[in-house]
Amino acid sequence: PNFTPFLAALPKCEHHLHIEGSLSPATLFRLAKSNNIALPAEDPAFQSIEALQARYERFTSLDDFLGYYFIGMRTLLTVSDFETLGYEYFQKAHADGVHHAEIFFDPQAHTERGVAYKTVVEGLTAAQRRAEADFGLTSKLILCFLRHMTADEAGKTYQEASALGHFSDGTVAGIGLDSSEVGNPPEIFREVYMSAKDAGLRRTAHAGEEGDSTYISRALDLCHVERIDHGIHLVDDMELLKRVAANKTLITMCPLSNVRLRCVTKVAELPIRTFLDNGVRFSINSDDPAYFGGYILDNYLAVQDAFTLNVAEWKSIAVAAIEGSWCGDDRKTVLL
Ligand code: ES4
Ligand code: ZN
Repeated sequence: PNFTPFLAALPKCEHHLHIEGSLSPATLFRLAKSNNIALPAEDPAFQSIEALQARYERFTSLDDFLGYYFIGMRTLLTVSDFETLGYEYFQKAHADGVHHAEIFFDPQAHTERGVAYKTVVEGLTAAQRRAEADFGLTSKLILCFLRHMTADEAGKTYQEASALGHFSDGTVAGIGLDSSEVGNPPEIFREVYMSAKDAGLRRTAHAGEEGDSTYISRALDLCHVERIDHGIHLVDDMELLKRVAANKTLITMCPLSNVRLRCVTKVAELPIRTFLDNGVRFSINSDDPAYFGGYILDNYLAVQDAFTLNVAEWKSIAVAAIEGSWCGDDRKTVLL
């Protein structure tokens, strides 16, 4: 049977989306021009939209991708740029059947190049308000720390958001940890995670994408995260996997990302069958859709193509995604 209409109509929640990773090559070039930002002339990938798109199909690793990701976002300068970025994502998410989205942003990648934290959040929150008014799409912001930077720098960013009241007023719902995983284990950021826990913030971290399963256990045990982003390597420690299942910890999977960054050679290699068989809760997400060749529905379709799940299995995935969301119980009831 053709599952496309069913998967398109299935009410979705997105939990793993870097908003800067939704910057399309077309918008990137347009903003570079209007903001007078020079792109690397020595890299032939930046000669045209098509060349850049083609380069995105040949990433060799997470770090290879991150190089382009951090260059791309240099074109974002103003409140309006961030509002456009956010709203363009929400439009695509709405078209794909997303009812609730919890989106990552990387403030340090902006403050480091002179764009104020406040500018970023002002633009993104304006986009959030418009998406809710126009589509009924609810959303949350998750502030990510860059793990290639120091714990001290993470602490400064945390303090800046806290001083603006963004944690107490709900502008930022939680924290995350992204960028180069191997060699930058979660416990480096233990202190900021403990502050976040004390402040009643939600907590997640990228773990087990390129790093081994101990990155997952260390994120859980030392940083007290409530979710694991990617978590592919969870299957290498079945005892840990059973604990994650028992605790209903949500794994936010990103199939097309994992293939593009060569964590796996094909979607069928992902441990989705093992997760289903062992009751591990997971959601399916798009990560950096402008870089990895598809938005959330493309990821759902790729999973169906690889695993031929049945309707009951898809409904259980959709329910786990709602229950694992960080919206209020009132919103969950509507989503269910
Ligand atoms: C990311 Cl796929 C991935 N992994 C880690 N950090 C990231 N930042 C943006 N995308
Ligand atoms: Zn990610």
